[in-house]
Order: sequence, then C-alpha cells, then structure tokens
Amino acid sequence: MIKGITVVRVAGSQATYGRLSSFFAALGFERGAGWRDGPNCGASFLAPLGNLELVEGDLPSSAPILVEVTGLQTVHRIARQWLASIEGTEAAERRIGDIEETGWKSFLFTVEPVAGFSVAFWEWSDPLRGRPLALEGDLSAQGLRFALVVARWNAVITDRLLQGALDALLRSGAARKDLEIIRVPGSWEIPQASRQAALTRRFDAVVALGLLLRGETPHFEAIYNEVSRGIGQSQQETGIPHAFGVLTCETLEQALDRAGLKSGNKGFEAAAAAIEMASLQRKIQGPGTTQAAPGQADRP
Ligand code: DLZ
Repeated sequence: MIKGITVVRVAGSQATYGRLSSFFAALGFERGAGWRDGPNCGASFLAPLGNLELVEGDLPSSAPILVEVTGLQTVHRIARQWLASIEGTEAAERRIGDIEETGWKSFLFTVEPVAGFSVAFWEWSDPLRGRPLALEGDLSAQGLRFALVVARWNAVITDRLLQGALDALLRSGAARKDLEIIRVPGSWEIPQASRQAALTRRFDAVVALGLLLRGETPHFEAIYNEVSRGIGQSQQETGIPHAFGVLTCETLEQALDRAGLKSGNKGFEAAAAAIEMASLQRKIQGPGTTQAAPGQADRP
C-alpha cells in the first residue's frame, strides 16, 4: 500500500539545517515529528498532498522542489521578509526571483533560502481551473477530535484497522490527546457506543471499526443490517459524521487483504473520510462553530 512521498535533502551543516527549518516554518509549513538517531537528525515539514511527477521534455522549473500554494503574493512577501531578516535586504534580493508567469497557466517564483538550495513556489492562474466552486472538506485533522469505536471480535483484523485509522489521523495532524479509543465486544455493539460517544459532543467525528465474517456468522445478514442501519441512524440523529469501517468479508484472508495487505487498509480510509467530513461540517456550519448538535445531540 503506497502511503506517502518524502523528499529528502541533506542540509550540509547545523547552521544550514537551522536556517532551512526556520525558513519553512516561517512560510507556514506544518512541522512533522522529525527524528534523531545518534549524531543524525531530520526535521520534517508536512504538506497536505504530495506526488511523484515524471517529466518528458522541459522541467517546469530549475528548482528540484516545487511547492504549490494559494496566495503566491503572500508567500513571496514572507519569503522576502525572511531572507531580509537573515541576510539583509540587498542579499535577499539576489536570492529571490520575481513572480513570473509560466507556460503552464500558473505563476511561479524561485527562492534560495540558503545558497545552493532552491525551492520554487507556484500557484495556478485560475485556482479552480474551470471547475465549479465546491465546498469541500480538507484532509487536515489538526484541532479535530475523534472517537474510534472498535470491535474486539476478530481483533486480529480490527487491531490492524485501528492502526490504519490512527496512522491516518496522526499523519493528518490530529493530536493524540484528541483521539479516544472505545472498545466494544463485537460489531453488534458499535452503533450504541458510537451514538453515546457522539452525544457527548466531545467529538467532531466517529470512526467505527469492525469485521463481520460471513463464513463464521450464521446470522451475518441480521447483524450486518442492524450495524449499518444503527451507525447511519446515529450519524443522522446526532449530526456528527460517522465513518463506516466495518468490513464484511467471506474469509479471513479477504479481511487481511483489506486490513493492510493487498487492498489497502480500510481503517485508514475510514479515518480519512472522517477527517474530510468533520472538516466539511465545520465549513458548512461556518466560522466560529465547533460541532453539529442538532436535535438529540444535546441529550445527556
Ligand atoms: C456473535 C458474533 C458472531 C457470530 N460473529 C461476529 C463477527 O463476525 N464479527 C463481529 O464483530 N461480531 C460477531 N459476533 C459478536 C456480536 O457482534 C456481538 O458482540 C455479540 O452477539 C454480543 O452481543
């Protein structure tokens, strides 16, 4: 399962390392966990999206790192101010280019926060690129709170789903203190615990994780219908998004494939959906609101 792309650059000295860290932090990059291993260390800076791009023909820029942004003028101003504060105005001007139009419907500038390390920042000329304006959730979980309701039945699989979900949430910026794991005996119990969690109004979204194995569950249909109906009903009635991460599989092998082997990790996918819906919910409700609480959500 492909999870992410990391661009690794060596910062030659401790001073360069510190200077580059300060530059990317000044531009608003979110800090990742970073690492230290003996004399070596790594500082990481996160972006919501990444991709590996192969080019045939001309490169879009001479800089080896391209960062897509919105508000290119602002980014340019911050980068120039940062350079000026470190190097003085004159030297700063030599290290930062003007914003120029590219041949691919965008604007771009290149900056060298330290000599020999260049980064290009760019923005589409038309950010919507012809698409209609849509209200969409982000994939940032920063500041959002989640309840993860996990069935113990088939724990060999549901633990993997939980790991996948935690991975998605933490790598998307959720804080550990904002994640609460609620264990229930089996999938049958998920709706009730999910609803109780949602009713506390302590969470922006609920992630429901379980596995129903058809081969070993004679009343599979009955349980499945009730679990899916119950989770859906809890979501509708509490107004808190519930991501559905309850697998229904014929065999354990099929379940393993969906819990991190061949077919991705459905726990990760459910958590990503929860992040997006929690973020969308905040956007739909408008600034200043924390979470939905229509109707029954304010019951004890
Ligand atoms: C009883 C049962 C069976 C047979 N199979 C499963 C299953 O495949 N997956 C699952 O999550 N839970 C199963 N359970 C347990 C029920 O969900 C429930 O926990 C018990 O019936 C107790 O109410």
